[in-house]
Amino acid sequence: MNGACLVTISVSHYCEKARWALERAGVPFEEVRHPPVLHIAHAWRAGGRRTVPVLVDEAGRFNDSSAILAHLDESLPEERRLYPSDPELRAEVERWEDRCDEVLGPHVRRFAYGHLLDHPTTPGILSEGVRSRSERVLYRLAKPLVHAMMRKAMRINPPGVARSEAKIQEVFAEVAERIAGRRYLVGERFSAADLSFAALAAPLVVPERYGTRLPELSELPAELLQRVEAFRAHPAGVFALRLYEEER
Ligand SMILES: N[C@@H](CCC(=O)N[C@@H](CS)C(=O)NCC(=O)O)C(=O)O
Repeated sequence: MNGACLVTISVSHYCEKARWALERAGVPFEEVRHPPVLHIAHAWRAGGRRTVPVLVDEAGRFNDSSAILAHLDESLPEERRLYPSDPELRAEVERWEDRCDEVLGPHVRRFAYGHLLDHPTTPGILSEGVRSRSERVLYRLAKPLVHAMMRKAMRINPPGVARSEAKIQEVFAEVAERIAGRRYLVGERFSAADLSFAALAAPLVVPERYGTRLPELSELPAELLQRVEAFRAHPAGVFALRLYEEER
C-alpha cells in the first residue's frame, strides 16, 4: 500500500475530525470522497460498517473517528499527542470526546441537514471533490431518492430538528461552563476533547479553516443564519472558532 487512505463524505464533521488529526500529525494521506448513501458500499468494503470516516493504512483499518485519533497518537512524540499520558486526564479527554461523538455530532448533523438538505448549495457541497464521475452522475440523477433516504435514516423532520437544537444548546452550555477561565477543555493543552468539540460543532459556526467547502454565511437561509450568528457569539462557539484559528 502507498500511504494512508481516508474514505469520507467530504462535508461530514466526523470526517473533518479525522482529516484534522491526520493533517496535524503530518501523515500523508489520500482522501477518497463519496456522496452520502453512495458511500455505504465503500465504507463497508474499507471498514466493515456503513459509516465514514474509515482510515486504511499499513497498520490496519480504523472505522471510527476516535479510533483514528487514538491510532495516530501512537506514532507521535509525547508533546504532540492528543491524549494525555496521565490516565485520569486521558479518561477525562475520552469522556468529552464521547459526549461530542455521541450527542453533539448526531444532533449537529440533523440540525444542519434539517435546514440545508433542500438548499441550492447542498448538491454541490455533497459532491465536492468526488473523483468518480459515475458517482457524481448517479448522485445527480438519484438526488431526490438519496435525500429522502437521508431524511428517513436521520429522522429529519421539524420536531426532530427542534429536539436537536435543544440538545446542541445543552452541550454548548456544558462546554461554556467548563471553559470559563480556561483555554482548553482538559488540562493545559489542546487535546482530542478540544479537536472533537471544534470539528463536530463546526457546521454551526462555519469556521474559515474547515477542511472542505461549507456554505458561505451569505448563502445561508435567513432562519439558519440567525441561529449560526447566535452560535458564533455563544462562549462555546467562540471557543470552537478560536480552536480553528489557533490549531487547524
Ligand atoms: N462514531 C462514528 C460516527 C461516524 C458517522 O456517523 N458518520 C456519518 C457521516 S456524518 C456517516 O457515515 N453516516 C452515514 C450512514 O450512517 O449511512 C465516528 O466517530 O466515526
